[in-house]
Amino acid sequence: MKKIIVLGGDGFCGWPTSLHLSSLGQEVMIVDNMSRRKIDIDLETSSLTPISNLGERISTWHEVSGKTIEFRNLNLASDFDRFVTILREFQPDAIVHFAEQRSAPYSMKSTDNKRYTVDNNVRATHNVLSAIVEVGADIHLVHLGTMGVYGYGWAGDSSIPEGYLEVTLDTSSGPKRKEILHPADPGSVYHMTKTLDQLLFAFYAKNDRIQVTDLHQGIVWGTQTAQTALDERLINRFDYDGDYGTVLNRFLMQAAIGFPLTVHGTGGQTRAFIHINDTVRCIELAISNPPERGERPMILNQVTESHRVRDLAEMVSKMTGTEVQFLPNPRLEANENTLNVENNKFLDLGLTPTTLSEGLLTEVRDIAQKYSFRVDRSKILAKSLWRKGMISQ
Ligand code: USQ
Repeated sequence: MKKIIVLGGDGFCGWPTSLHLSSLGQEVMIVDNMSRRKIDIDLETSSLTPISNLGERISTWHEVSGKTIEFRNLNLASDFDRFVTILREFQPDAIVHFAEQRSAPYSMKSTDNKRYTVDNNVRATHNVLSAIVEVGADIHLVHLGTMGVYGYGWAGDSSIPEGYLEVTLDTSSGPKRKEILHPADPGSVYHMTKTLDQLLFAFYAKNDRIQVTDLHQGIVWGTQTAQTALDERLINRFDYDGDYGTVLNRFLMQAAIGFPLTVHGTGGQTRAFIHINDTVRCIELAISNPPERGERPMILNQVTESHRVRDLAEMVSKMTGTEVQFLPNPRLEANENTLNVENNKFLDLGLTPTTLSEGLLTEVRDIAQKYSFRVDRSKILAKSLWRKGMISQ
C-alpha cells in the first residue's frame, strides 16, 4: 500500500483518480483549494452533472466502500509552509499533481486570466518541487501535463515521440546524436504554463534527483468511472460551457439537447483523445513505475487515439441526427494539422485502451440527456477570443 497525495483531487480528473487509487487500497489524501468550483461561480455556470460538495463526496465514499480519504484545503501557489508541514506529517510515497488551471479558453479570456493562470500554475508546480526538496524525502511526483506542449501546427507524417526528440548535431569531430526535450510550441497561455512546468521538472530531476513522471495527456472524454457511478453523490463533473467543456463531451451534450454541433473553423484540428477510465488507470500505472532517482523526467504520452474535430462532429451527427454548424474559430490555430502520437510506453506497461465506440458515446450522451434540464444554452458557445478584434461566434 502506498500513501498518495492527489493535488487538485476535487477536479474532473482528480476526483475519479482519488477514488480509483483509494479503491485499490492506497491511502489517499486530497489537497485542493476549490478553485475550480469558484471559477464556475464567477463564470455563472456549473457542471452539467450535479456534483456534491467535497465533504459529501468523501463521506459517501466512506459509506459505500468503507475507505477513508483525507482532505486539506490549501492553495499550493501561496501556502508553501503549510504544504511542507502536510508532507512531513502524511509522508507520501507519491504526489499526483492535477492542481492547475486547465482551460485554454479561460486562460485567454483577459489579461487577468492570463496572469492568474501563469501565477497559479507555475508557482504551484515550483512550490511542489521545492517542498519535496525541503522535506528531503523520496517522493515520486506524477504530473498531469498535456499533449499541447508539442503544438498542433504540424502537417508532416513524422510521429510525436514521448517527450524527447533525437537530433543530430554537427560538431568539429563529426555528427553527434543527442536526445533533447521536444521543442515546445504552446497554443495558449494555459498550454504555455505546462511547457514551463517541463523545464522545472528537468531542472529539479537533474539538480535534486527528484523522481518525476510527466504525463502528456490528450483531451479527456467520458465522465463516469466504476467508482463515481456507484452513487449519485459521487458523480463526476461534466463541463459543457464554452470555456471548460472539451470538444467531444460538448458534442455529445449538444446532441443530447438538439443543439447544432459547434465546430470551430473548418474543424480541421486533429487532437489526441483518452477516455476518463484510461486516465485513472494510467495514473495507477505511472505511480507503480517511477523513474530511478537521478534519471531525467519520465515522459509518457497519455493518449489512446487521434481524431479530426470535424470527423468527430460528423460521427456524432450520424449517430444522433444532430446538425453540424461551422462557426468562426475563436482560437488562433492551424486550419488543418496531422498528429501521429507514440504511446507505446503505456501499452507496454499494460494499458488496454478504451477507444471510441458507439456504446460509450451513447452512455455519455445519455448522462447529458438525464441532466439536460440543468443546461444553460447561453453558456454553450465559446466566447473567449485568442486576440482582440477576432470575429466572435
Ligand atoms: N473545438 C471545436 N468546437 C468546440 C470546442 C472545441 O471545434 O465546441 C475545437 C477547438 O478549437 C480545438 C479542439 O476542438 O481545436 C480541442 O479543444 P478542447 O477545448 O476540446 O481542448 P483544449 O483546449 O486543447 O484543452 C483540453 C483540456 C486541457 C488539456 C488539453 C489536451 O482543457 O486541459 O491539456 O485538452 S490537448 O488538447 O491534447 O492539448
